Order: sequence, then structure tokens, then C-alpha cells
Amino acid sequence: KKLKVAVVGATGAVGETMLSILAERKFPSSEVVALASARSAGTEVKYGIDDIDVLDLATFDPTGVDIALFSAGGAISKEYAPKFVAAGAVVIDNSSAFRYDGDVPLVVSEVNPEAARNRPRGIIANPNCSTMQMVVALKPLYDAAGISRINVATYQSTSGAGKSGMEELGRQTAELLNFQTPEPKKFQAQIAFNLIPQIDDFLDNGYTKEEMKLVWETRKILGDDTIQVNPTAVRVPVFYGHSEAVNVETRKKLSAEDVRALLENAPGVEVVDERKPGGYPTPVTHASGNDPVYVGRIREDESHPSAINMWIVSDNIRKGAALNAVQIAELVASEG
Ligand code: A2P
Ligand code: 11C
Repeated sequence: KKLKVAVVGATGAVGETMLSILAERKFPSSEVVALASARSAGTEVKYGIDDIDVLDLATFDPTGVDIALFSAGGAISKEYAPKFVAAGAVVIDNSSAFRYDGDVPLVVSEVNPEAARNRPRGIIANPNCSTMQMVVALKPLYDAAGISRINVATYQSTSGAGKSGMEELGRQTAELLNFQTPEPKKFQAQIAFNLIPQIDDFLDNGYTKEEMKLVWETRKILGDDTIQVNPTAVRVPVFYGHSEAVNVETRKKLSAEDVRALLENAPGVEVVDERKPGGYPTPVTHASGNDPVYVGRIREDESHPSAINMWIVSDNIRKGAALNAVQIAELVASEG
């Protein structure tokens, strides 16, 4: 059966990519509807080679929609996802609105696809981009040796903050090269030629919410609350692609060779690990615009009896958001 698909937030960085990935992967759709706010209703967005009209979410009737992909922020998801479910749709939600609810599965297609089938509320949550790429790379190590602890520092691109985040990096860069003083608007400090050790709001424990997402989501996706995660999340002046320096303590010792072999056979992973200049992935040379989670710099932690260091890079808008959401839609579609 061909399915009617709605993309909510279709004019955003993630929504536009959802549309292009649906077309690219030839998702079995009878119709694709693009929804956004009243501000952009009446404009057009690309769906493959076609231009389709953007409709106003507030006045749209969801009757007949089979699958709705939401990426318009948590408040929109909270208000509209239940309405789409009531009208018969399965909602795949890219916001953090439902991720930590016990009755909403949190699914990474290469890691826990089976969880997508059990969705009592009709909602499947798509993880945060920084967790997504990390668990794709860690799942084979988890299965082979167990994981007790993860130390991770992230280097996250401005597209994680949406189109306005990328615009701010572009604008500030141009201003600085023209001897002007940039004003931070979207980010908490100047982002051009700078680094900002804050993503999302601060919580009572001194961590940011982005950092705690790495803790909560890793445990939920791998189904193991004993995993300890020690995160630091940093915004960097990159347009597309998040990078992560990850130190993973395994329960059984794995050599760097073992890890390389495991990752070379892992779905969704591409190992780029030559020990020479340029023999590792970067956001620009590898991740941007591409699907895989790239892993390089694989080496044993010489200060620890059983830990591995690696460098994990992926396009946060593709695997980190839009691609995984479409992969979940494919799982739902394959149920028939
Ligand atoms: P719009 O372009 O009409 O504002 P990004 O994360 O790149 O900033 O994109 C956010 C997406 O969420 C956009 O598609 C945006 O649409 C959509 N959005 C924001 N607010 C609303 C709203 N009130 N109703 C529907 N869509 C919204
Ligand atoms: C960022 N990870 O890079 C964020 C964006 O919970 O879906 C996605 C936030 C989320 O800013």
C-alpha cells in the first residue's frame, strides 16, 4: 500500500532534508504534504524534482495521513502530534517532546529497530543528533564487549540550531572579515571564529540539556541504565556535521584492531582510519551531505585497562535527524 505522508516543519533545515530523502529513497508514498507555519503557507518547497505547496499546519485536516514526520520544535509536536494520531497517523517526532516518556519508543534504525513496533501512543521519537551518531558507532562494541562508561566531548555544527543558526555563522563571519563587530542573537556568544561550551539550557546539576540528552538517550536506546556517560557539548563554527571525541570503557577488553573489524561490518558506519594526514573523517571532507556515521582515530586508551578512543563524525541533519526519521518511516511502512 502506498502511504500519505505529512512533513511538519517542511521549510526548516531538517524538514527540507526529510523531503529530499523521502524522494531520494523512493519512499512508497501516494502523496506527500508539506506543512509549516502561516508565515510560509503559500510558498513552495522541493520534493525531489517537484515543487510542492506549503500548507498551514494550523488549518490542515490530518484525516487520511498515514505517517507524519514532525520537526517544528517541541511545542508544535506536543500540540499537534496527538491530533495526527487521533486522525489515524503514526507520528515520527524529531523533537525532544516525547523522547523520555516510557510509552514512546526512541529508535535508531541500525540499533533498536524492533522498538518501533511497540508504540502505544502512536508516536515514535527520533533521537537527538549527537546521541544518534554515537550509538550507531557504539552498538557493535556494546554487543561484543559491553560498555560501562562513555566520556564524550562534542563539536556540534550550527545547523543543529536550525537555519537561523547557520545564517548567524555566515553573517558573523562576513561581518568580521569586514572589520565589523558581530552581535550574537541565536547563540549565547559570538560563533564565528569561536567555540561555545553551551548547547541548550543549563540544568540544576550544572550540565546543559544537550549534555544530559547524551546520558538519557544512550541508556534508553541501548536499553541499559547501568551505562555511565560523562558529556561535554560544544558548538563550533561549522555549517553541517557534528563531531565527537569519544572514550569508551568496555567491560571486556577490545583491541583497536577488534574495534576496527567490528565497525567495518557495522550497518550505517564507514571507517576512515588511516594513520596519515587526512586519513580521518572531518565534517567538511566526509560527513556533510552524506549518510554514514564516519569513524576514525581508533586507538587504545593507554591510560586504562579496557578503553578505546575514537572520533565519530556524521551529518547531523541527515543521519542525526532527517535520514533516521525516514528510516523509521520505512520500518513502519514495511509492517504493511
Ligand atoms: P516556518 O518556516 O513557517 O517558520 P528550523 O529548525 O530550520 O528553524 O525550522 C523550523 C521549522 O518549524 C520550519 O519549517 C518552521 O516553519 C516550522 N515552524 C515553526 N513554528 C511553527 C508553527 N507555529 N507552526 C508550524 N510550523 C512551525
Ligand atoms: C543541536 N542537537 O545541535 C541540537 C539540535 O533535541 O532534537 C537538536 C535538538 C533536539 O543544537
